[in-house]
This record gives sequence, C-alpha cells and structure tokens, in this order.
Amino acid sequence: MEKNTVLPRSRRPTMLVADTPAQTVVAELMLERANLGSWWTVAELLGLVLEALGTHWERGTLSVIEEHIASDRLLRGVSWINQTLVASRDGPTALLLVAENDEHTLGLSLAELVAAEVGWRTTWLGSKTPLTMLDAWLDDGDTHLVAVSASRASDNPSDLERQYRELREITQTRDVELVLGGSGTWPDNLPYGHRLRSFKQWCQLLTERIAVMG
Ligand code: B12
Repeated sequence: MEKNTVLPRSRRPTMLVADTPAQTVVAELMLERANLGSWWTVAELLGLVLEALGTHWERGTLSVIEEHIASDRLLRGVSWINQTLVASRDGPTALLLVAENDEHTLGLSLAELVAAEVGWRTTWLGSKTPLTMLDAWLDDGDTHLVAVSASRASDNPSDLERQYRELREITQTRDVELVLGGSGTWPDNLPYGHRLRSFKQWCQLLTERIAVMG
C-alpha cells in the first residue's frame, strides 16, 4: 500500500507542472519531510518523481516545456530549503559536483539536502567543473569528501572510467574521501572511494563519518 504522503505517486509530476506559485512546491516538500521524518527519505521519493517525469517525457505525455518547468520548480523548491539548512560551522565539508558533460544537477541538490541535515557543510560546484581544477582547490586541506553525481545521461562507461581515474588520483593522494552517485555508468568495484546507489547509503556514510570525527 502506498505511504500516506501528500503527493500520491501518480499525481506528483502533475503537481510540479501545475500553474501554482513556486511556494506551493516548497510547502509540499516540507509536508513530505514532516510525514517521512528525514530528508533522505524525501530524496528517495523525489528520485521516483524524476523517474516518472522522464517516462512521461519519453512517452510524450508531458511536453519538453512542461518537463523543463517541472524540473525547474523542483530545483527552486529544493534550493530554497537548502538555503534554510545551515550546518554547524565545525562540520566537515563535502565538495559537490556533477560529472563532466552532464547537466543534471537535481540529484546533487538532493544529496546536498541530505548532507546538510546530518551536519555536513557543502561547497557547491555543480556542473561544468573541469576535474583538473580540483587539484589546487583540495590543496588547502579543508575538504573531507568529494561527491560526484552522474545522471542517466552519463552513459559512456569509458568516459566515466577516465573521470574516475582522475578523481581517484586527486583525492587518494590527499586522503580525501570520494563518492560516486547517480544512475550514470560509473565503474563498479572501485579500488578507492564508494559507489553509492541511494540516499539512504549516502546518509549512513555521512552520519558514520561525523560520529568518528567526534
Ligand atoms: C530533470 C531532467 C532534465 C533537466 C535537468 C535539470 C537539472 N538542473 O538537473 C533538463 C531539462 C535540463 C534536462 C536536460 C537534458 N536531458 Co534530462 N532528464 C531529466 C530527468 C527527468 C530527471 C533527471 C534527474 O534529475 N535525475 C537525478 C536523480 C534523482 O536520478 P538518478 O541519476 O537516477 O540518481 C539516483 C541515485 O543514484 C541518487 N543520486 C543522484 N545523484 C547522487 C549523488 C550522490 C552523492 C548520491 C549519494 C546519490 C545520488 O538519486 C537517484 C535515486 O533516487 C531524467 C529522467 C530520468 N529517469 O533520470 C531525464 C534524462 C536523464 N535526460 C535525458 C536527456 C536526453 C537530456 C538532454 C540531452 C535533452 C536535450 N536534448 O537537451 C539534456 C542533457 C544535457 C546534458 N548534457 O546533461 C535522458 C538521458 C537519456 C540518455 N541516456 O542519454 C533522460 C533519461 C530522459 C529520457 N528518458 O530520455 N534533463
């Protein structure tokens, strides 16, 4: 039986394209958070919403314009909430970026929401970040973890393998943790770093690290 949430699964994409003020999306998200008890559970749910959005778009039951409006409404809603979640000044820092050539930032925004809730500070790099630029940035030693999101559009395994090799080189030498997320075709069985497939795993990893750091 479907959970008692404010957005029955079949209606969620419709709510996102509805002609209502953007604040209604924020209100719905907050209500989901209140019902489900954590941002990682809301993030898992929104993953399904985005999946459904993609299916509607593929089948032509939502136009490209409607899909753009829907993803932008969700993006704005999540960003608004992200700005209200201020992590402790002493919390560890995660650097957040999207794989090269991928412009899907929503998964990363959801990852940011989850991180902030469990006390991590985040530095947002988003899309179009050349990996070579990370070298100098990580030299100051303030970053504890680098998380990279690749959506379904990142479907070239050899290119993702190349990106992983570069990321590994940059992070392992500095003892910075590396997390690869999203549905992109990242390599499996990483010799360094973590390949995560859910926001639950992300939340668990971040919570464990905070506990160890004291
Ligand atoms: C929203 C959306 C857009 C928005 C993006 C807005 C934004 N700022 O993000 C816009 C309209 C801009 C867009 C553009 C395009 N899109 Co688009 N898009 C989508 C859609 C509907 C959702 C994508 C999304 O946000 N996924 C994010 C997360 C929630 O999903 P996920 O990757 O599966 O990740 C899961 C987990 O691993 C985890 N996760 C994600 N990130 C992270 C990070 C960490 C650290 C962790 C721990 C976990 C985690 O969350 C999810 C689980 O719930 C998908 C449909 C789909 N099924 O994905 C199409 C989709 C990805 N897009 C697609 C395409 C083709 C495009 C365009 C090329 C269209 C075009 N012709 O211009 C461009 C791409 C430009 C580019 N170079 O990237 C295709 C890709 C197919 C393919 N293999 O190539 C899809 C699959 C749609 C389809 N069915 O055809 N898109």
